[in-house]
Amino acid sequence: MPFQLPDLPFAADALAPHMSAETLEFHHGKHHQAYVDKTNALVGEKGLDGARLSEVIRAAAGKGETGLFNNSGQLWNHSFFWQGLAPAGGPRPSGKLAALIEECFGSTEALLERFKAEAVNHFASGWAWLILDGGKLEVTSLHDGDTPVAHEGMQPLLTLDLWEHAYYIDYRNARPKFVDAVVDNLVNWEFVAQNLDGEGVKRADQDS
Ligand code: MN3
Repeated sequence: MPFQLPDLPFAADALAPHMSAETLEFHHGKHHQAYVDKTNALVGEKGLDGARLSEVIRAAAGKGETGLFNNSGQLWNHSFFWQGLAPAGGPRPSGKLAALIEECFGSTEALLERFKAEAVNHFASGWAWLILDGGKLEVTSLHDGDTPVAHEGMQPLLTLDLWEHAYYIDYRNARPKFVDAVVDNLVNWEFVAQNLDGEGVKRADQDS
């Protein structure tokens, strides 16, 4: 079976007004779908039929297959991104996650400021990441369709899409407003806490 577009883990209007149903209709229904379709079109050509998505990404990275790497990376990145979002008003970090945040950043507020700065200052298209590396939390960003799946030791906890298609409908060119709205209101901290088990890659993986 070819790779599939995963369903959104919330209703299309559940994140409004911070992220509108129209944005999700385009971002999930058109952009994410296009990465699914392009990945499916390329895996056969590259002799990777039957491989898992994470295996396709790593094989494409190893072979320098840029088109397949960016499309399969984008398929995985978006599948992970949606799971890290939740309707406004959900729980804040607690327990082990809160303790780790305090140890690595001083406070949840300090982490949020660091993450926002990374997201706003990332040049051109890409993704901001909160990762676990060697037991420590780190904020970083990757370009285009690059993904922690292709980087040994980067265990993904949370991501934010910085491509213009993520915010143009709701915020036009104002990436900082989009970043503030999502980071302050829509982070699914329960998902972030779950990923402390180091299994984040699996949560957005799929069989072909
Ligand atoms: Mn996107």
